[in-house]
Amino acid sequence: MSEIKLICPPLPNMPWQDKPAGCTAPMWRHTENPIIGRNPLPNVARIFNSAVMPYEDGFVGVFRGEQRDGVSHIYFGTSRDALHWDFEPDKIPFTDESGKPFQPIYAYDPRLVKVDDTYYAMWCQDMYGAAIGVAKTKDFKSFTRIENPFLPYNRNAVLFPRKINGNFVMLSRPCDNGHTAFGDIFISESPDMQFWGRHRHVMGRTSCWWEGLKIGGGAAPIETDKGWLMFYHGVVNTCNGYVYSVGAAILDLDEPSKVLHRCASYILTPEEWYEERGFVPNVCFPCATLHDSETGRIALYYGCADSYVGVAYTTAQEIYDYILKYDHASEDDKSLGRR
Ligand code: BMA
Repeated sequence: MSEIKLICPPLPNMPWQDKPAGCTAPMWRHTENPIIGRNPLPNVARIFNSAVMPYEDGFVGVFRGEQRDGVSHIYFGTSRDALHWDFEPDKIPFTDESGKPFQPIYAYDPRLVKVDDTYYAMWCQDMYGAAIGVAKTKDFKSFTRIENPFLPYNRNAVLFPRKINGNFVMLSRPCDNGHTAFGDIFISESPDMQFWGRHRHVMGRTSCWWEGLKIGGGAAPIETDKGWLMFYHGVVNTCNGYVYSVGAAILDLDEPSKVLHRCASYILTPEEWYEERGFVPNVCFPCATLHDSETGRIALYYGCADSYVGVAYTTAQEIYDYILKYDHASEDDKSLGRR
């Protein structure tokens, strides 16, 4: 197998555990999972589906906090080691571009991505139905909400960590206003994070059972010399409800609507008690990675059973070899995705 290199800054202080002896899977769980337990804040029952990033000499994150009234909002957290987190007690107080308070009615499944010198958070919120909200910050002290990028209904927006051919690029998953029994990943471009176009289809559900119902973007794609490494979620409908697993694919560096490789097998699926048991059982929902160019180490942050946050590890080489071993990218996946 050919060698793969991550194109990103070094991150020697990221969390890491070596692959346990005898593990045959391409990804292995942090032994102290879940890293965030129930009732982490006075008014928050559960934190899950959340995104983290390196910042200064530690880490920051935007967290889906489901309040005790059942409404989700985005909370800000900091950590020295990316495993033990301190949260602000109140949801992030967003302002609009004129400085006035501008709070979504609800907000969930945040991702956090740095492009140039600005950090962008994106999430799902109400805009006359499920839609994508976006805010930007440079200091994590003030968060400015900017225009919603897409019409409803849409979820699972994930920005790429750099402009491609001069434009911002965002994945999303058009959907309905409920528990959406369908869904493919699409991609859109913008010169300014305000006006979006050049929409393309990236990839859809497949005949593989674990992603046969719908798929959606997960963590921000990681740049490698072989293409963008994308972790996403795939869903199967069973007689006892939806099961969410993690999948992986490699997208073309310059035309990321083209899928170069796509793994027919999931790389993480609910197996542990904190993934199988919770508010919504059987959910592994990836939202972020930390990764280190020097070692190729990757730590995936994922929501567990809509109740907890878990971490799982792999390396760029391990996951790339696994994707190639079970590659089943179709001609449709490999196409530009424009009809
Ligand atoms: C999806 C999203 C996720 C959630 C999942 C399982 O539709 O709403 O936030 O983790 O369902 O409940």
